[in-house]
Amino acid sequence: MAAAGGRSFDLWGVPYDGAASLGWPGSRYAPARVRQALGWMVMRVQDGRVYSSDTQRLHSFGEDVLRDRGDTNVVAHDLMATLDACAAAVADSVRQGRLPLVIGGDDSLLYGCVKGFHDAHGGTIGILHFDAHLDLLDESRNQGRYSQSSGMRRALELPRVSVRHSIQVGVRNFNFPSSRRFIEDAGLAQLPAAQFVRLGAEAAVRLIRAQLEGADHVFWAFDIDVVDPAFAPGAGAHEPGGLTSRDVLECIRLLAPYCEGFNIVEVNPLIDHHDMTSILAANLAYHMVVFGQDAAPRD
Ligand SMILES: [Mn+2]
Repeated sequence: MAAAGGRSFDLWGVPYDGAASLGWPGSRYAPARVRQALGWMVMRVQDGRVYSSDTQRLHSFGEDVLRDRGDTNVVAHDLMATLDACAAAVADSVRQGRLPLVIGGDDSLLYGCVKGFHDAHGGTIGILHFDAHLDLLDESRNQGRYSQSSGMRRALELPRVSVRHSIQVGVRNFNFPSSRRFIEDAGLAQLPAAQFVRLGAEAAVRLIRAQLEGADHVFWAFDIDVVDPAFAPGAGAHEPGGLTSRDVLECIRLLAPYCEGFNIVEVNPLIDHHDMTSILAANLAYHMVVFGQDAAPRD
């Protein structure tokens, strides 16, 4: 990773929602809105530092710590070309020793992001998957093989992605029995939303860290619908009973040092309420940069 002075991030937008075959399309508008909301946080940097009211400490925020690489080369009519472009962007950042921070776009991008991360890194890859849904659909007539419901399934097929070092967090309500069968056969760890709430964020983070331990590299795939619709109404689909915005901000603060890539998908400005979901997404991204600058110590 990056030398002394910590790790640096590349922000990429992927304004694509062509694979939003279920739920509400509109996440193509998220990169612009999230960037706009990020401006409110970046402007608080003074002399290369920002003050965190949560930690009550100053945190460095150097000039190069967050570089906006613009939008990836989305091909509006072609999902596979869009996934390839997303993968290429992520791989380019990794090869430059920087951490990709991708703002989607719909959740089909999970596969594109992990593919690029996998191809540019050696060793085993763990996936930390925050989502209300499982995204383990193999294939269907309506959605095909690559869709917003299949990202995790396809990503786990990549040769060095390790199911043993992956976990799905915040899953809830109802899904396909075939997905349950896959979870059991593959041995994919689950931390359902109800269990997360019972544990509280700090204990949940300990459990998540134990699961990721031993992976050479961890990619964090974050579907905004892991957050309850009351806190994040601008999402591609609503699943009641989710995590709070406080919960996920705490998770980012505590887990950012363990991850080397991050995406936020399914933020949907078309059904948002006064940008509150875009503002949450911008905060998540900003927390990732502030608290992810220093890698966790390796044993
Ligand atoms: Mn989802």
